[in-house]
Amino acid sequence: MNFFAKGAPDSPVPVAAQDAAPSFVPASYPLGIVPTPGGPRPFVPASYPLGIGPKSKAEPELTDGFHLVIDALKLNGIDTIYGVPGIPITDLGRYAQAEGIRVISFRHEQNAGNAAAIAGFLTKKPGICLTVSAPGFLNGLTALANATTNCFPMILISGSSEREIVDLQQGDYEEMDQLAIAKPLCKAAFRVLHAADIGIAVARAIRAAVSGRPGGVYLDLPAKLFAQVMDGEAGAKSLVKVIDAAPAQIPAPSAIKRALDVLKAAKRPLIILGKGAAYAQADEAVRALVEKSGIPFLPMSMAKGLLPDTHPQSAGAARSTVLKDADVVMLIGARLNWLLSHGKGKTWGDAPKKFIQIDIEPKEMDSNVEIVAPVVGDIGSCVTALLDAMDGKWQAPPADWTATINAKKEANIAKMASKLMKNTAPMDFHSALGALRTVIKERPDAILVNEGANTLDLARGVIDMYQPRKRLDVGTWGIMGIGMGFAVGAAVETGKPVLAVEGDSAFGFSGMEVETICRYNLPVCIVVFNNDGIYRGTDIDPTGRDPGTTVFVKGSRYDKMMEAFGGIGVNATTPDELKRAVDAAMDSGKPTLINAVIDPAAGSESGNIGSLNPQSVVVRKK
Ligand SMILES: Cc1ncc(C[n+]2csc(CCOP(=O)(O)OP(=O)(O)O)c2C)c(N)n1
Ligand SMILES: [Mg+2]
Repeated sequence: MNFFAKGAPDSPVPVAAQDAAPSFVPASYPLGIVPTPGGPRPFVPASYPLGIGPKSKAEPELTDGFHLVIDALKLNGIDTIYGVPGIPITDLGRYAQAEGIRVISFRHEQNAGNAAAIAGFLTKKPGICLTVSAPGFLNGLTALANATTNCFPMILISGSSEREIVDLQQGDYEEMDQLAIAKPLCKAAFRVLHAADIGIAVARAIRAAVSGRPGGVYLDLPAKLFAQVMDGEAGAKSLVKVIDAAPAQIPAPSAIKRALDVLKAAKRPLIILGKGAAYAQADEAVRALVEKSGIPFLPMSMAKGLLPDTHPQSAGAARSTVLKDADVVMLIGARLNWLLSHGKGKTWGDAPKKFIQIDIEPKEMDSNVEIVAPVVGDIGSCVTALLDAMDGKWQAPPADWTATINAKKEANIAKMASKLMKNTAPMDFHSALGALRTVIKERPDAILVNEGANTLDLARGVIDMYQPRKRLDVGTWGIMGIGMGFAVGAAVETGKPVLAVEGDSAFGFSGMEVETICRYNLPVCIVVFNNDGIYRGTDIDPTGRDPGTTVFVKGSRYDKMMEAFGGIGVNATTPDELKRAVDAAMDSGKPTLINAVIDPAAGSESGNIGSLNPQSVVVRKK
């Protein structure tokens, strides 16, 4: 079958109507584009359906928009696309697959987008998400915006409808001015109208996504672009291989000196590692800086494992103490946003604080509080420069500071230990997480995906991480729905086993992708913390008419969903059962979903962030 043939199964437009379509090629043809009146023409013999195979010397080599997009991505080392097929990008996916790119098809674009975003975080190459026009584009847009907020490099490539009709608002198939809508939600947005511009557009998109502070980029490709034909040689010449896509940004020596002067004078110093530090893949330099300085460190959620949580300098188990009492705080790739209470207020105590901040984005400085020593540059260059400028023998922080932290840590760890040991049914969060904590201890190279409220906040505290970039979660927005997209992206990009620890509500946002996980036979083990609802399973409708707003069907069996697609489903009611089932899944690598039965009364409202809920002062007591 020739996919260029008119009336392909995907197309709702009758062949005759396609033939009658107006010519779209402008009067002057830039760079070797040849007009193709009446739409796409097959340019390869019917016996070579995917445009590959020997070409006759006599025929001029031609290429088109489809193949230029693929060639431009391949030239820049892009080997995987995450997406959902449909008009006008179905054939793009097929051809990309035929040309050796791995194309992972999802059930919903948001999940494909999340997979692309996490691929970007894990590899420092932009993850690619491919969507259809309007509704598909919008479905992918949440992931693009979330990637931008979290500084993950990704490119959302979306097909779009005909410009002439969209701009005159004449009601085209899936009409939408996608470029305008994407622009405020990402780092950069581009549209390509000529096949000869595809090379430069892909290059711009890649550079925009990964350089400076990484983020999401939108690339709008109108349907007609794909079938535009141009001379093969001119097409090849139009491609651009991006050189040094994310150039090092070296900090000023004066900024390094200023930062070290502040750090040296500290009595109670603290280092906070953010996911920017994890992204940088400067693991050895970060570790060397922390260890040479002797300063206690606190990892943000996705920076856990950059140094092991069991490291003697980890202050993770004494978080509230160190935030309150530190006098100098050095932020490495961490922002002073809501997750750090904006660097002020009760969390940070009354003692005056000085902040040193290392970040690639100059605008980050002084965003919430004064930064006395801004160090602007990429994390690797900044951390290396700090290390180089530290004296041969750096004075360790005062012993009374580290002793206070250690005492607090030990007390908190001991308090938690007994909660983790219980082996009762139904489980509570701690007893179930105790089992999973052991799994990750025994398999430190597994990737942990985590979302939910209690399921998230408690897992973050309980499950120690040992290696960088192994904990992937809801990030800056606390967004539900990243679970299955992140799990698929992580499994595809790393080949490592993935353990997805999911609240039952959180799982529901992307749960249909269990079919995708089975289809691609990915080593993903999902544990659904089933407490019958959002936060708890105990809410009621005061009128008695409907279920409470936060509860789900009681006693649901999420494990059956996995069985429906040939994966393994397990219902686990005790920590021992849970541990055995996860171990079996990790050993076999088979797609598995474990329904972990959790006491519906165990959770608290909004997990650890209940205080962010506004309170009504006029609520009527009946
Ligand atoms: C996209 C999105 N929609 C809604 C929310 C609000 N929200 C926060 S946590 C949560 C679900 C919590 O329930 P569950 O995942 O079951 O976790 P549990 O606390 O029960 O363990 C919801 C809906 C959100 N964060 N993101
Ligand atoms: Mg729940």
